[in-house]
Order: sequence, then structure tokens, then C-alpha cells
Amino acid sequence: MKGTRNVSNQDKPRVLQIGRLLPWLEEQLAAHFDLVLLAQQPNPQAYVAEHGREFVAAVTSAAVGIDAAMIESLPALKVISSFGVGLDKVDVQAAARRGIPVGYTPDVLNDCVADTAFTLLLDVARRASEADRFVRRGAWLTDKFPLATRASGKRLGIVGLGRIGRTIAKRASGFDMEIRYHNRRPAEGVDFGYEASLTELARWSDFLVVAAAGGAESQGLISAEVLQALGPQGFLINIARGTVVDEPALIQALRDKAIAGAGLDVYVDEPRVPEALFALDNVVLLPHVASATHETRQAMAALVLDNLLAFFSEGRPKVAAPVA
Ligand code: 8YV
Repeated sequence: MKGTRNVSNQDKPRVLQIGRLLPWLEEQLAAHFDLVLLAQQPNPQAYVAEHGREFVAAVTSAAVGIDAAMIESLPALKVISSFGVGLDKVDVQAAARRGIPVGYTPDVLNDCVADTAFTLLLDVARRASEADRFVRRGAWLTDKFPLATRASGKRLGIVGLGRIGRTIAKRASGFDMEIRYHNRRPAEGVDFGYEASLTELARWSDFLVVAAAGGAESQGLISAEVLQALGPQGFLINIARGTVVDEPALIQALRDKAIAGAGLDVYVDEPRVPEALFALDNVVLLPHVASATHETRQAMAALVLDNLLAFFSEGRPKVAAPVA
């Protein structure tokens, strides 16, 4: 019965699951903990108001997050475990104020997210999706497909040289690309050129790849001015968060051909993608799938579980989010 404790679960920590997770992970959580899936409650808000004090752990995801109000409504909460690396929807500060650590899943997704950055980069530069549409509609029989843009040997600007940004840089060296980057401050232990001005980085770049964390600090970083500096030969790739880009300015730039094209995995209001983009051939659109491979999602799921198990056996998650 929903919300009623199973006798065999009484000794297990009570865990609130916010949002759906991979079936394997849900099974593991249910086996190790006294798990309640909030989405299965007829009235989730009323359920939390009535039962919130019973939970010592919460499991969520980067997509769903957990805000300060939810943390507040769980007065016995001791740990949060989130599926994903992004913390823009997880109120780590509110948790930290109560001494609650947040487990999350960095690193295990670096390779797949970097692969997706290059999927988008090569696709939009070489017009692969557009060419696929051309073949499928039978246009090859009568028309000539236009020339594309070379990717190898070009200039790659990376916005946010963190773990994922560095993995993208590794891929780029295989394409003989020259690399520069923009961060709030120069990164340690890298030889790539640092650009203090994002606009200057955009001006220099053939491809500008956004790999910065989301959240208030990076909101609208890729502005109309940055896009203008990227210019009619430049491409924008975003595998970070939709909010890092001024989306209306990007749509305008793509329409006006003020930039050459864009490859996007993320949007401001997912899963709602601005319809204006659907009509444009110079943009490749993915449905936020950068980490979505069997291998990486399984590694993320395993870490979500390990973070909780480590907290209950050793007092801290295996990988805890930094408190800024
Ligand atoms: C997640 C992501 O798969 O890790 C992140 O921050 O954006 C993706 O890898 C997705 O958002 C899961 O919630």
C-alpha cells in the first residue's frame, strides 16, 4: 500500500524518490532502502506535508532537482543523491545550511558528453542531418547538395574548461584543431590559450562550444554580442544548459545567418524546443541526450546508489557536490 511501511522495510533508511529513474536504479533503491516514489502518490504535495518528517534521504536527478522548499519540508533529511552532474536545479546551498551533503555523478559522463559535442559539431559543419533529409525526400535525383564546412584543423573555442570541456579538448586534438578557452579565471595545468573576454574568444573561434555549468551565474552568457562576434562563418555548439545561451538572440542569429549554424542538445524550457528552430536547416537539434548511452547512464545510476550506500556506511557520499 502506498505510503504504508512494509514490515520488512522498518529497519531500512526511508528514502524519498523525486521523479523517475532508470528501472535498474529504482529496483536497487527499493532493495536497499524503504523507498517511496513521490510520483506514485495521488497528491505528492499533500504526501510530503504529511510524511515529510519520515525521510532521511532524497533521490533526484539533474533534470528534476530539489529546491529549498522541498528540502525544508523534509526535516529529518540527512543526504541527497542526484542522478547527473548538473546542480542548477539542486539547491546545494540550502542543503549545506543544514549540513546535508549532496551526492552527484560527475566524470562518468565526460566521454559521452564530449562525444555528443563532436557529434553536433561534425553534423552541423558537414550538414549531415540536412544531407540525410535531402536523400530521404528524393532530392538527390534532381538537385546537387551544397558544399559543407571543413571541421579538421579549425579553431575551437571552449566556454567552460571543466571536466567535460577538457574531454572535448582531447577529442579536438584528434581533429588537429587549435584550442582556446574562456573561464572565469585561467584553468590550472593546461597549455591552451586563455581568453579573458568571451566576445574575443567568439571572434577567434570557428566553433564555439559551450560546456559551462548552468545556473544564475552563467545565465545568458552567450549573448547577441557574443553571437555577432562569432560571425557568419562561426558555429555554436551547446551541450551544457539552454540557459547559458540567450535563446531568442540565437534564433535571430540563425535566421539572419549572422552565424553559420548551431548544434544544440539543451534548451531553456525542455522539453519545449522553440518551434522557430524547426524550420531552419542550419541547426541540429538533439533532445538532451548527451549522456544518454546504456554504458554512461548505467555508470551514473551505479554512482547514485553508491553515493547513498557510502553515506549510510561511512557518513559521506562517495562523490559529493562542492559547496560554493
Ligand atoms: C542528465 C545532465 O542525464 O548530468 C546532467 O547534468 O544534464 C544529463 O546528463 C539528465 O539531466 C538527468 O537528469
